Formats: sequence, C-alpha cells, structure tokens
Amino acid sequence: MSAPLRVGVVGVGVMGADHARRLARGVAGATLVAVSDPDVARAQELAARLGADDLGSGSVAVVPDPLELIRSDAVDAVVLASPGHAHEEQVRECIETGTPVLCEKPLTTDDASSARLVRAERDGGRPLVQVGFMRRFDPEYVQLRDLLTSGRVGRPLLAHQVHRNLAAPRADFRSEMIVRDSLVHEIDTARYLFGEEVVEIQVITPSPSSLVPDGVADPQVVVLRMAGGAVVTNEVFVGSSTGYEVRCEVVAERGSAVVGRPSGGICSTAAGPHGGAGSWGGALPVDYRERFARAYDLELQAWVDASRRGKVVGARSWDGYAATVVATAGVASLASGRPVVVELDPEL
Ligand code: ISE
Repeated sequence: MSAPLRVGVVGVGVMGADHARRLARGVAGATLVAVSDPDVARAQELAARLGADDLGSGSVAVVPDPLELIRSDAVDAVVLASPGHAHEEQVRECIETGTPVLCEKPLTTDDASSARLVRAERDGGRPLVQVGFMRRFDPEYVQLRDLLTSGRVGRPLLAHQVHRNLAAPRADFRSEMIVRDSLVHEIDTARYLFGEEVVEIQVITPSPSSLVPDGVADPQVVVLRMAGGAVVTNEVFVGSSTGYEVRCEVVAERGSAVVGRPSGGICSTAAGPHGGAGSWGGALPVDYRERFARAYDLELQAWVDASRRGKVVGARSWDGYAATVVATAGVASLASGRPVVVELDPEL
C-alpha cells in the first residue's frame, strides 16, 4: 500500500477546522500534517488537539504563512478554507507547485480571477483543482441527478430550491454576500442537476426580515434560467431564525422528486403541563456541518482517493468559474432588480 497523502489545511475557521478534524481521524489514505491560519493561536490550539489525542494522526505542524505551507515538501495536497478573496493567490501557488487542492467555495470573488485560475490550471497541463461544492457528494442529491439523467421522469422543467441559515455567519454579511457565498451553492446545484449552464439570473428582494441588520436584503428570491429553457427558483434566507434547511424539488414532464426534506427523528410529544394537545415534529440542523456531514465525509474521501491517482473529481475549476460569473450577474441584478444575462467567456 502506498504512503498516505500528507494534507495541509489553510484557514481553520468553522469549515477548515471541520475538514482538519476529518482528515486527522476519518479519511482513509490521508494524514493531516499541517495547518495555517492568520490567527496563529487558533491554529496552534487545533494542531495540538488533533495531533495529540489518542485518535489523532500524529504531530501537526503550524505554518503561519499559507504559501509556505503549500510549498512545503512535507505537504502533498492542500485544503483551502480561507476567505474567498485569498483564494486566487493560494490556488495559483498550488497549481505552480503541482499540489492537488480542494478549494472551498467560492473559487474566487470575481470573474477575472476565476478565469485566470482556469487558464493557469489548463496551461499547467495537469488537473489539480476541486471546488468544495459538497452537494455533489450528498447521497440524496446524487440520487436525484441519477434519476434525472436516467430519463425515468422525462425532461426536467423546473426546480425549487430552499437555502436557509439559522443566522448570518457574520455581523457584516451584506446582501451581496448572500449571493456570492450562500446562493452560489444553489447556482452550482442547478448546473449539476440540469447538466447545463445558467443563462440569466434575476434577484428579487421581498421586504426584509425585521430581525436582520438594517440595509441587508434577506430573504432573497432568485430566478435562474437554464440554457435548455428550464427555470430554477431559489429562496435564500440566511437570517431565518429557524435552522439550517437546504432542499430541492425538481419537477419533470413525468414526475417530480424532492431531496433534503427532514424525515427522520420526528416524534410526537405529550401535552404540556397546562393542558391542550401534544405536538409532533423534530429538530432542525444548526448548520451545514450537521446537515451535510455525510456529504463532507464523501467529498473528502473522494478528493483524497482522486488526488492519490492524479485525478480530480466533483466540481472543477471551470464549475467554480461558471458559478462566480452567475453570482456576479446576480449581484448586478440585486442592484437593478432586473434580469441579467450571464456571459461566460467563449474563449475559456
Ligand atoms: C457558508 O459559507 C456556506 O458555505 C454554507 O453552506 C451556507 O449555508 C452559508 O450561507 C455560507 O455563508
């Protein structure tokens, strides 16, 4: 058996720490060897915790400079969970050093930088970049795509997607971030399920929740037109106050299918002390780590397996680029309220 893939994680906030924990403990054929974060104390604490306890993978180095971690001879592959604005430089370094990289979404935060990465990877002559669109590894979403491609329900006409967060991830999460950071998942999912590009986007803003910061358009309703004529409606509500709810229903000519509906863990409870009847229901996931735990397991395992074979699976740099371009058009539509045509670079 060949040696395990030695992985470094750049950015150990919520998602990076979750990926690091999996790599240290749950992914076959990989070992966590290094972490990097501008908050060095946070990186040190995580490295000590994951390297030291009896389930840990051995010693985990803290390398404050992310580019140094990527260049290190002790690192074979890198997970980037740094903020989107840092991705271009870091992904480029991975491409230049021939290092397989799983880059969290978005690939970058503007069209030109995403396009530069697609070109750089192509010019390097070796596929190295996977983008972290984890719904592509969620068993229910995979089943839905298989159903659509099997032709059993005929041509898909419509999809309705819901993406709710309990609360915005940060106090400064503005309306544009809802498009670039949250909706971007549903943009990729529409492309993945329909196997087509998005050709037009319109972002509609109902009167915002009084519970979200002033000036933030939350929720948003987003209409995507697909190249083949299908329409995908999306509700994104990051300050929903309820829980993490992500689901999708596709309506086709001869049937429909829905994924992500909570169906387990539902129970009836007795009446409260003040009489009346009992109630029934279950708990909502708090965030994406819980909702998509299985998808992240499968995504990381697939990335490690593919990287060891010199391959890339899941969303490629092109998918990251296409999602960025649609999101940019979405930000323009957010400002104007009008539909905006999506134009991918035909030369790319
Ligand atoms: C976050 O960055 C994610 O990727 C989550 O999946 C999404 O639900 C959330 O809205 C984003 O901020």
